[in-house]
Formats: sequence, C-alpha cells, structure tokens
Amino acid sequence: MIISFEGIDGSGKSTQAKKLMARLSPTTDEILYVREPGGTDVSERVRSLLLDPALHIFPFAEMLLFSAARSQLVEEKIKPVHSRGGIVICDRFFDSTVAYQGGGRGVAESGWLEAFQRTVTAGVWPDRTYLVDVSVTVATDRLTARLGDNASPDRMEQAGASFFERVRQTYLDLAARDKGRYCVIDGSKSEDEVEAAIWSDLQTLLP
Ligand code: Z5A
Repeated sequence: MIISFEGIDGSGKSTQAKKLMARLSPTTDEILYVREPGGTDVSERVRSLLLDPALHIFPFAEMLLFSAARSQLVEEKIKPVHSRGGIVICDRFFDSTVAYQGGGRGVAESGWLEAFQRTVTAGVWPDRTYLVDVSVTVATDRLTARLGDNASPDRMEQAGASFFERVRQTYLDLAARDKGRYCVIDGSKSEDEVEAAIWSDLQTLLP
C-alpha cells in the first residue's frame, strides 16, 4: 500500500506523515517513510540543486529534476517494498510536481504532467493521498514561527504568495477530480485533530 501526503509548505503534512509512520510501525512487517525530493544518494544530490537559492533553474528543467529524483527513489526504494506487500508513506509524491511545476510555474497542463508522471513512477501510484489543506496565510505563519525571522528561504520558498495560492488551488482541483484517491483534510485544526481525521479515514483501507 502506498499512502502519500501533500500540501503547501507549512501545511503540517510532514508532521502527519511521521505520526502515521510511528502509529503503523509497531504492527506492520515492512514499512518505509520517504520524503521528496530525496531519499537516495542521487535524489539527495538533486535536492541540493533544486533548493539552492544561488541557482537559477528554468521551470521545465526544474520539473525534470524533481522527476529524475523521483524516478531514482521509486526504483531504488519504493518499488522493492511495494512489491513485497509493505506499506510506503510518501511525504510528497508526483502530485507535488503537478501542483508546483504545473499549477505554480505553469510548465504544462495537469493532464500532460500526470501522464508523464505515470512514466516517471513506472505506474507506481498511491492508494490514498492526504491533502493537508491550509490557507497560505496559516502556512506562512507556521513557517515563520518555525524558522524565525532571520532564516533565509530556500530556492522554492522564495516564490511569492500568489505562487503558493496557485499551488494550493491546483491541489484542490486535483482532489476534486479524483475523490477515490484523494482525501482532503482541514490542516488548520490542531495536530491531534488532523491526526484523528486521517486515522479515521485510513480505517476504511487497512486490512
Ligand atoms: N517540490 C516541488 O516543487 N515539486 C516536487 O515535485 C516536489 C517538491 C516533490 C521541498 O521542500 C520543496 O520542493 C517544497 C515543494 C517543492 N517547496 N516549497 N516551498 P521541503 O522538503 O524542504 O519541505 P516541504 O515538504 O515543503 O515542507 P516541510 O518543511 O516538510 O513542512 P510541512 O510538511 O508542510 O509542515 P510540517 O513540517 O509538518 O509543519 C510545519 C510547522 O507547523 C512545524 O513547526 C510544525 O510543528 C507546525 N505544525 C504542524 N501541524 C500543525 C498544526 N496542526 N497546528 C499548528 N502547527 C502545526
């Protein structure tokens, strides 16, 4: 089973992905947590490029780099666990590319990007995707509280509020189109309330 977590930066999705990992681990034979971009030696190096504020990367090249890091992660880490029947928890997966590079940067329309991602992931697809949804204002306030006012943003975080509004709207559009896979969670609630909502939904999927 593959469970992915999506949302804008600061939504609280990593917090929830890790909570779910901790909750499922004691009762699961094989479980893997991965976060994108990264998770393999190659993908971590690509991550350094993608987040480096000193680099100017053109939008289509950015989309290909995120996809390259993902392809390596799927082949090296996700596929083996998935094929043995384990659970994989993805802190971001290909929907991030559709939302950020498609909706945010406008590199290509969602349908083209989704079809391309089928090739990138070799058809490996999540059974459930939790979209932890918050407003851009809530996300920004949380990140400011976490980082402090002096921290410098990485290359992706330098995009302005209107970029993150487009990313959020693209996620909501994707979720509306694919209600069978997506579950939208109100991320503005407390950590415990968000966790409970995810856990409640997951009961319908777990054996
Ligand atoms: N990106 C892309 O453009 N295309 C792609 O294909 C992929 C990624 C895969 C990766 O950054 C960047 O790459 C990201 C998307 C882009 N860019 N942006 N901008 P990253 O890996 O460094 O980080 P991230 O994945 O975007 O987010 P994160 O740092 O892991 O944050 P988060 O998952 O959204 O939130 P969090 O860490 O769980 O929580 C943030 C803070 O809020 C933290 O202090 C928590 O304690 C707090 N929090 C969490 N939940 C709550 C609740 N419920 N209430 C109050 N406070 C909370």
